[in-house]
Amino acid sequence: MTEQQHSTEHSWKGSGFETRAIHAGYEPDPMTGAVIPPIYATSTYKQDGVGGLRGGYEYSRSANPTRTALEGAIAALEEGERGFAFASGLAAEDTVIRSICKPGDHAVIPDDAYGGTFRLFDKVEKVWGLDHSPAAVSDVDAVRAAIQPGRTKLVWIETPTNPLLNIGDIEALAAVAHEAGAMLVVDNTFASPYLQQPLTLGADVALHSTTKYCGGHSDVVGGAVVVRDLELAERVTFHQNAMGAVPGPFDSFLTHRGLKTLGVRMDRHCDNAEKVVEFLTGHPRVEQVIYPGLEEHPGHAVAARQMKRFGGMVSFRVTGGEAAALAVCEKAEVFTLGESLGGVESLIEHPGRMTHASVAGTDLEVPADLVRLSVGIETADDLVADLDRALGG
Ligand code: P1T
Repeated sequence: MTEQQHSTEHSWKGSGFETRAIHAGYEPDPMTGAVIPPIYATSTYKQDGVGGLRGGYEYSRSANPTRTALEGAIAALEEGERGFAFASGLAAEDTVIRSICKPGDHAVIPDDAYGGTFRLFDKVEKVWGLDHSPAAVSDVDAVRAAIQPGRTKLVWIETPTNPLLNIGDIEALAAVAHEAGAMLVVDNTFASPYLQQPLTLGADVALHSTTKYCGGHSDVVGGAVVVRDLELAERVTFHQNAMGAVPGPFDSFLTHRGLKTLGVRMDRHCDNAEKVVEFLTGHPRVEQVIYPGLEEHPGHAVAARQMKRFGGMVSFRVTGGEAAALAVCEKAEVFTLGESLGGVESLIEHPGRMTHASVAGTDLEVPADLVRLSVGIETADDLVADLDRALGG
């Protein structure tokens, strides 16, 4: 199937974010007028004669109309040319890494990243033949120094990073990657496309665990990739089909439904995070509050330039070490103790023992007294009261 066959009639380019979130990727169904994309629970499609595909659909690993709608919507939100949906964030990562690199190549990866991303590079891609070096995404010179001229084909960053909320300068890092003939992939999961559009700043790929803010309701696992270059789009199209890590129609539907309210949810996540940060700052049991919106955050100026607001993720270090950090996680009640982030409900976790257990003993190890909050969209006063109680206030 071709790109044309799956494109929608109306171009929403130039429309506002919320308009694109609600309309891009799908036109009301010509037969029924259905305003919302149906869940096309079908694996195959009747052909009108051999090769006579209707709308380009042949087999649902290659394409499915419910997924096409989601892919169009996420591409429009990231201001890219083509979007691709996957069964998980890690499936998106694996597919994009192998679309860009081949065995013998080298990648620069963050020295602070989601533990599963590091594990993928370190335990899977490395065995396949892709070598990697970690570097601090907040230090452009360190990233440049980690590049191996001629071998490095991929610079991978998160910004803000998970869980330390470090900030990478996307524009500067894109220039550094391109000078070396490498591509820049930005894992945009923490910011979401509402707060930051890496492709408009020079990145080659914007990637999401859509499990998080894009889906937004903690009811579906998924991933997405958006690119602006059509040659790269062809490579990703090939690998998406060849590797087959695609979401089913119901997961695509849920993720697409989540995207429609991304803007309003993100504003409330940010409002609530700011209130939580204000409460935690100066609290006698809190050693350090980490939030890019704070002026003392070393990445504040870059974040202010490239992000609309500073997001819903807040990390803090607790006075009293690991035991105290674990106690706060276990005492919280409105903040649910659990992995993941970006849902409407607030979550609390201990990265060292939970999401980042896979980086223990490596360069990416996180402090034992660190607590990570995914600030949800509940009533802010209840969130603050819960943390007050959990901290023993
Ligand atoms: O879980 P999955 O949808 O496969 O996405 C992986 C992933 C990729 N990138 C970032 C920045 C992530 O945070 C994640 C998943 N993170 C968690 C589950 C977590 O609690 O941090």
